[in-house]
Amino acid sequence: IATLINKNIIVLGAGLTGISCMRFLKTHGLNFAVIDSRDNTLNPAEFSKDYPQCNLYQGEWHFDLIEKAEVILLSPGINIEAQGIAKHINTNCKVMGDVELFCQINEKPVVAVTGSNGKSTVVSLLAHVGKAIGKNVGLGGNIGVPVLSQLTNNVESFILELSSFQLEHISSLKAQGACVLNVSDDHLDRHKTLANYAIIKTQIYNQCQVAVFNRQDNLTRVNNINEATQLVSFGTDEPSEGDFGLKNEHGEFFLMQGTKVLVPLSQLPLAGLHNAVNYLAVLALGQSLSWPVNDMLLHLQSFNGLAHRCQRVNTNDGISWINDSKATNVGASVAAITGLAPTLAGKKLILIAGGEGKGADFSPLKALFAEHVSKIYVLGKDRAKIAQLSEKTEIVNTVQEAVEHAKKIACEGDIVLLSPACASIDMFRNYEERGQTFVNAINANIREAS
Ligand code: UMA
Ligand code: ADP
Repeated sequence: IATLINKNIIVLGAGLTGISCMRFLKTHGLNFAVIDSRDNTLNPAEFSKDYPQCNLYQGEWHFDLIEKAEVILLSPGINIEAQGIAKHINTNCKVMGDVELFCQINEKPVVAVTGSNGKSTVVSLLAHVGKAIGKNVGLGGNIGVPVLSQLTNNVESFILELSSFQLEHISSLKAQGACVLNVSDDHLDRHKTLANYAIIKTQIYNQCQVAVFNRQDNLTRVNNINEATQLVSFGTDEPSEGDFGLKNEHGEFFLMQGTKVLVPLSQLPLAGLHNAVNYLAVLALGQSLSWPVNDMLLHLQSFNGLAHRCQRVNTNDGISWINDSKATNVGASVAAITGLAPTLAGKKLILIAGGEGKGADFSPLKALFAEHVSKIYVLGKDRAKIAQLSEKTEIVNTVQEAVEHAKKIACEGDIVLLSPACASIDMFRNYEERGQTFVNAINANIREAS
């Protein structure tokens, strides 16, 4: 923390990240100012009670104060270019995120995971497996637990989920195992091009010991690797020695490491080939921490997945209602449709999609709509963009309306999938609220029908 002592420090953003920075600074006896452009993010009275020596500014960015800062601790959600902040930052000022600060201080081994999709599933499963084999692991980052709040925990290693926003301002990460799961359109409103977004994500490999990449997704590949770094890949094809992959024997898939059969996919609870890939990434990352693969295999079964990710809603109407509200980009919805298609066996797949598209290109959905989907109800800000992909689309105003329509045309055995391919913020507080709205609408409809 030498870089922070006797410096004019500004914490930019007063959300989860900002609060963890404030607590960290207080613990180290350092004073600071907090700026948040929204009104009432923090309660001023409580702030002055908790941080009597510090100042809180809300409602605008206060560029005059930003100009005087020597260190800015920046929250990931703040786009300093788009908000007009960047030009007010002094060239001598150090701008860093909470993760960079964490990396400068932390001495424990770190496994770091990024990717457009599957991050939370992979880090949660890895933490689950680690705990099950008796390791004391700390889980944090984009998954919702700021990394600085984990520092005090007496753990032996950290598992971090990192977003492209967090990786933008990192130079001190030296992961034991680092992984980019996949790269597809997301956050292009901020990162502009897919190439630029991929470059930011692959920074995760800088100075790592073991780089775990997806050999079927070139954008996850490791550039500028140093010689000490070991490369391990995963994919849905058969792996080379030391790598992870799948073998398909008469339609049954097996997880493989090199030529060694690990476990049949049918014995594992998370469905779809995208989850097979997640299992493989977990094994490769656990191995980077020297966790024995055979031990990890024993505990893949007991992880039942996270809510709002291709999660089945319990009903008794014979229809498979699936809540994939966490599909906040096109890649996730492509994975859901592709993963469910083989299970249709002549039944219908009805999709509910739409929301804030974040500048993404929806065209990868077009062929899937044509081939696998019977009907698509579209809603939200970018509904017109999705509607033009297929004649099977119908515009609705709410999730409730979509569920009512779907219920009318769905028969026993059909699947109704909420997989929006968009962020939720145009209509909901977050993806959880959107998913819960879907579940509530299903329950209300089934009650009415019975
Ligand atoms: N703020 C402004 N003006 C703005 C934008 C933000 O004043 O234009 C303020 C907000 O009022 C807020 C504060 O900045 O009080 C911080 O906002 P933030 O968006 O950085 O949010 P945090 O609460 O600090 O949460 C962040 C991550 N959020 C984002 O990256 C957008 C959380 O990831 C993460 O869990 C948390 O840090 C802990 O590390 C969420 C997310 O949506 C889940 N991530 C994106 C994703 O997964 O796609 C990247
Ligand atoms: P993230 O934390 O990266 O957003 P999640 O594990 O929360 O990832 O899953 C987000 C969405 O991506 C869900 O809709 C889920 O079904 C889908 N998904 C999960 N793993 C993958 C994968 N490996 N490839 C593509 N989509 C995936």
